[in-house]
Amino acid sequence: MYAQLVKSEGTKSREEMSPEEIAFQERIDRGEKIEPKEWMPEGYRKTLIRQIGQHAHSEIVGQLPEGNWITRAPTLERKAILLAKVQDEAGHGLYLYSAAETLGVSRDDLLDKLHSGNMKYSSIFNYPTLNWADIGAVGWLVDGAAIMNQVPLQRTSYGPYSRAMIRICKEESFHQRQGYDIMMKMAAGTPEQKAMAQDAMNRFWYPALMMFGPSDKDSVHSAQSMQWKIKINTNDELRQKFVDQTVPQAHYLGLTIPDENLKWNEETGAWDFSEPDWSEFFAVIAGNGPCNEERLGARVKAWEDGEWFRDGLMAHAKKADARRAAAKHAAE
Ligand code: BYC
Repeated sequence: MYAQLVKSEGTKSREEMSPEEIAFQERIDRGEKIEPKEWMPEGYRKTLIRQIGQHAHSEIVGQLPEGNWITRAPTLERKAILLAKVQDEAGHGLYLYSAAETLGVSRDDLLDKLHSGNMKYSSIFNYPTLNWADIGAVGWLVDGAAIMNQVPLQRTSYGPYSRAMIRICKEESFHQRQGYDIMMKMAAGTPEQKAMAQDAMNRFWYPALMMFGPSDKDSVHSAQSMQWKIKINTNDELRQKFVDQTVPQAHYLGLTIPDENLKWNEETGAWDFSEPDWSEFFAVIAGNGPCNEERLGARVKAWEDGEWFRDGLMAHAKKADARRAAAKHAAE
C-alpha cells in the first residue's frame, strides 16, 4: 500500500519476529492500546521516546516565538488570548513529558538531550516572528499543520500518548481559530495590513509544509512507525490534506498561496503543489536555521535560571519527607 515508503532500519517481516514480537504485532493489528507496564519491543519504546520527546520539546520551544509577542499584542483581548494560548503550549509539553516518562526515561534526561542538541524539536520554531501578522500566520498555518498531524495521533497505539493527544487536539483547534481570526482582521484591514498578512503567509507557507517531515521516499522511520501504529499516516498524506484544507481558507481571506504551481487536479480531487526546498529543511533540522541558536539558548538559559527553584523544591520535599518519617516513628 505504501510502496513509496523506504523500509525503516530494523523493520521485521513476520518470519523474522520472535513469538513475543508476533503477539505484540497482533495486539497492534487488533487495535489494542499498549500500556506502560506491558511488554513491548525495545525499538517500539525507543521510537516512542524519540517522537513523544521531540513533540514535548516542540511545545515548549514553540512558546518562544509567540511569547515574544504577548507584551506587544495590539489590544487587551488579543493579549489575553495569546497569553492563554502560550500557557496551553506549556501544558501540552507537560502532558507529553509525562507520557514519555511512562516509558522509563526521566524528564531531566530528555531536557539534557534537548539542551545538548541531541534531540530535535520541530523545524518550524527556528523561523522568526517579525510582526503581529506572523502571530496570525503561526496560529492559522502552524497550529493548523500541528492539528492535521495530531488528530490521527489520538488513535496512536500507545495509550498514554493517545490520551494526551485527545486533550491537546481540543486546545489546538482553538489555537488555529485564534490565528485565523487575526488573519481575517488583517486581511480585511487597510492595504498595509493586508500586505502584512500576505507577507506573513509568504514566509510561513513552506516552513509549515515542512512540519510534516521529509517526503515519504526520505522518511526513515515511517514504515516501522506505521507498522506499529505509532504513526497512522505518511508524511506526504498529511501534507496533502493540509494543503487541501488550507487553500480554500487562503482564498476566503483573499490571500495568494506563494506557489505558481498550485493547481486543482480534477483527477485526484486534490491540489497539486510545489514541494518545499528540502535542502533548507535538512539544514534547519541540523541546527542551521535562522533562529536555532537563539531558541536553544533561551531554553538553556531558562533551565539554568530555574536551578535555584528546583533545588528549593527538592530541599523542601526532603524536609517534608524527614518530618513525616519522624512523626511516623514517634507514633509507633
Ligand atoms: N522538524 O523519518 P521521519 C507543535 C526528523 S507542532 C524537526 O519522517 P518521523 C506546536 C525526524 O525526527 C510540532 N525534525 O521521522 C504547534 C527524523 O530525525 P531523527 C510537533 C523533523 O518521526 C504550535 C528525520 O527528520 N509535532 O508542537 O517518522 C505551537 C526523518 O523524518 C521534522 C510533533 O512532533 C520536523 N518538522 O516523522 C506550539 C508530532 N520532521 O529523529 C507547538 C509528532 C521530521 O531520526 N511527531 N524530522 O533524528 C510526528 O508525527 C513525527 O515525528 C514527524 C516526523 C511527522 C514530525
